[in-house]
Amino acid sequence: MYTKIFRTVIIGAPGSGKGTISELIVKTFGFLHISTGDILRQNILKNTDLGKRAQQYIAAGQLVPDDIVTKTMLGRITEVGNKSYILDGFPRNTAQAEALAAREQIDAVITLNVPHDVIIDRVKDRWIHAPSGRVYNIGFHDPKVPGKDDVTGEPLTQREDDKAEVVAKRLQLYDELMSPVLAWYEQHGLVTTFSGRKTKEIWPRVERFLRDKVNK
Ligand code: G5P
Ligand code: MG
Repeated sequence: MYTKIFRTVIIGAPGSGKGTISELIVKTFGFLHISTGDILRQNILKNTDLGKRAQQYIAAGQLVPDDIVTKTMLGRITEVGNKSYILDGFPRNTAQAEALAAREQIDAVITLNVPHDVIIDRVKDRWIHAPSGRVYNIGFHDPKVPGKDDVTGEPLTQREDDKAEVVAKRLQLYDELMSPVLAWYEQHGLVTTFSGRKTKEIWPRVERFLRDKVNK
C-alpha cells in the first residue's frame, strides 16, 4: 500500500484502546499489529512453555519477566521482516525500551491518554476472542451474536486481569513504569499524544497523523 516502512509503537494505559486503535490502523494502513498481550494470551491458551510461565504474572496484573517478553517480541519482529508494524504492549519499561532501541529504529510513538474513570468503566464490559485477539465491548462494539465471535462463532471470554482489583493494579504499574519510557521517547522527539474519552474522537486524529507521516 505504502512504499516506506513505518515502525510505530502505541502506548497507553490498560483499556485505553490500544488494541482497538491498532485494528483500525491495520484496516486503514495495512500495518501489522504486534500485540504482546495477544501473543501471551494465545500461548496461555495453547499451554506452551511461554504460556505456562506468563499466566501467573498476567492474572496478578504484574509484568511478565523482561527476558521472556523481550526475546519473544524481538523474535516476532524478526519474523515480520521489512513490513510496517504497530507494536502494542511493548516496550513496557525502560529495559524493554533499551532492548528495542538497540534493534529497531522507531518512526513514531502514539500515546493514548484516556482518563482512568473511563477505563475502569469500559473494561467491565470487555469480551474477547482469545485465539485471535479480537476485542468487543457491550454497548460500544457488540458482537453480532451475543457471546460469540463474529468471524468464527466461537464463544467469547472475559480476561482474568479485567477484574476490578487487578485493573487498579495494572493502572498503577502503568503510571510507574511508563513515565520514564515516555520521557525517553519524548527526548527523542518521537511522541504524539492523543487525548479523549472515546475512540470515536481519538481515531480521526490518529488517522490524520499517520496519513501525513506515511505520505511524507
Ligand atoms: P495487554 O494485553 O497489553 P494492557 O493492559 O496494556 O494489556 P489492554 O487491557 O489490552 O491493555 P487496550 O488494548 O489499550 O487495553 O484497550 P482495548 O482492548 O482496545 O479497549 C478496551 C475496551 O474498551 C475494549 O472492550 C474496547 O472494545 C472498548 N473500547 C474502546 N474504545 C471505546 C470507546 O470509545 N467507548 C467504549 N464504551 N468502549 C471502548 O497486557 C496484559 C498483560 O500481559 C502482560 C502483563 O501481565 C499485562 O498486564 N504483558 C507484559 N508483561 C511484560 N512486558 C510486556 N511488554 C507485556 N505486555 C503484556
Ligand atoms: Mg490490548
